Amino acid sequence: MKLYTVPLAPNPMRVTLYIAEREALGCTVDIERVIVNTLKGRHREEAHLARNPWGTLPVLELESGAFITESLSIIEYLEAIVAGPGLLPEDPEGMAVARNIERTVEMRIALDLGRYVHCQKSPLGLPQDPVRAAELAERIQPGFDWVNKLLGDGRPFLSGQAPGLADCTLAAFLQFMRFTETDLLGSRELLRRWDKSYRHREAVSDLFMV
Ligand SMILES: N[C@@H](CCC(=O)N[C@@H](CS)C(=O)NCC(=O)O)C(=O)O
Repeated sequence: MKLYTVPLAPNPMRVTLYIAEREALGCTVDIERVIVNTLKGRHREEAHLARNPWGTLPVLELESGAFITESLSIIEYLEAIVAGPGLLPEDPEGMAVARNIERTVEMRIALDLGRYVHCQKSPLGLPQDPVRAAELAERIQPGFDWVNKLLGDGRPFLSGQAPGLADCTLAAFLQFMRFTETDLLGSRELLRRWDKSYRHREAVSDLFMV
């Protein structure tokens, strides 16, 4: 398997975090990584468009020659095929709840946070748009409130007692937010504590800028 990726971009990062979490659990994730340099526009070149017509990263190339072009689908594929302990609970209810938390984080926070970063200070050099950035920042606030409340029962990770898919998604996008040198977390202490403790864990700390 080959993973086409780029360091620090949020969707590739959530897959990178997922792999690091599985490895920390003792699993062997046998993947060759190939960097596609988005700063040089390599993701818009024919070679990458042949893998993914949307030109985005990450992309997982399977031994069969198939390409998986959505980060969550890549994670779910690895969850299914890599032997050993996974990040999703095995019981149907636990699995549904964990997936629900991850989907909520993506739909209510990550999508707009990614757009916010590009309006505020795009690593890809997209034009700044302070008005839209302010609108997006506002739209994300209920999502952050929701996560802060979720952590109110003392759980160390977003879906419970162990790292899960939602932690990978949120941590990857909060790192992306830090490119802008702005902080949208406000006075949500539980969210701040989770953010700090998640990224300072040995399993993943080397993958973060700070
Ligand atoms: N829904 C896709 C989104 C992928 C995506 O937007 N990737 C970004 C990097 S985080 C990208 O490749 N952006 C370059 C572009 O759109 O030109 C996923 O979850 O993998």
